[in-house]
Amino acid sequence: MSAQGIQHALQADFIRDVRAGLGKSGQKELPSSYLYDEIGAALFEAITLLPEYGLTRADARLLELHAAELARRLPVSLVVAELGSGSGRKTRWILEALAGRRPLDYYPIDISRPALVKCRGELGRIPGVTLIEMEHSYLDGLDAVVAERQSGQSVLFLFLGSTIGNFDQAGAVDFLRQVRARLEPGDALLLGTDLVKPVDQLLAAYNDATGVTAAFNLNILARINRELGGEFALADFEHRAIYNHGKRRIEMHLRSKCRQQARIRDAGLTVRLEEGETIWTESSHKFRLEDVNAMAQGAGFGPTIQWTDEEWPFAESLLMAS
Ligand code: AVI
Repeated sequence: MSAQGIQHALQADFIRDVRAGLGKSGQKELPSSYLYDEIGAALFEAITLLPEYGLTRADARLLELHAAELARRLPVSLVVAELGSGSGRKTRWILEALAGRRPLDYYPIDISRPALVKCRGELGRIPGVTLIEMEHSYLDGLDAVVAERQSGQSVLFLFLGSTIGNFDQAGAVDFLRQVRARLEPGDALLLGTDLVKPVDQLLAAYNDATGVTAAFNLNILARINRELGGEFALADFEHRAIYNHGKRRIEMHLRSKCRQQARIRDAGLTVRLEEGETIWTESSHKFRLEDVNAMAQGAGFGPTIQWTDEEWPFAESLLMAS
């Protein structure tokens, strides 16, 4: 498909999802993937620097600390593919350790061209690493990577940063199952998961004092205004992040401060909201180690090796395809 064709299809998906999520009665919602246009991605980068948000630093710490062991546990003839193009630093530890054994190809997979360009800027000059961008959805990208593997080569997939926590529970296992279906014995998936921790710590991380997470959340409405001719008055909404104890997840919402309605021209939709009604924009699940193991088993992976961070409970799990 041409670049223009891809843009057109993405716009059609956005309209469909906005209609489905905001046009329904009951809890209104938007898929969290729409938080990440170029502005949203930049705001997320800022979140990762916040003192309250220790997740990304824990992920990076673990990868720096255990990259050499990871390399020892994996076949030498290897290609690496990353779901989401990663924010440079943490992936660098892995690539340097692996390429220290034998040169390798690294495929960042992302639907966003700007994210891939940024990734090339950050990881494009590591000795022994050839970076090949994959402008695809995750599963299409995985298909393309395994189609190019040479005989005798193993594949390491990276799914870092606890992005798996943004899936619903059934969706996470289903997604891992689909990844597993593309792997052969000797291949592996390195999965980052944020672990359960004191609720105060979590609430602070998603309600930061600087208001960056609030801006990140509100940007989803600003994006609808920019891209679909929406008329949301952002000042009439406020960011809410709550912890759902039963589901062990942070939920991000946009709460309407008043009774209001907003037209979205390109979706042919008028959204009506009562005062206090919310639009649910993201879930961020927090895991116990046994949850990660159960997900891995449910998806058909073999033995799992885990490393955890004590300062900010987080786990890196190497799921082997056996
Ligand atoms: C990308 N993802 C793992 C982040 C998270 O913590 O769930 C997104 C995020 N949302 C608010 N702050 C960060």
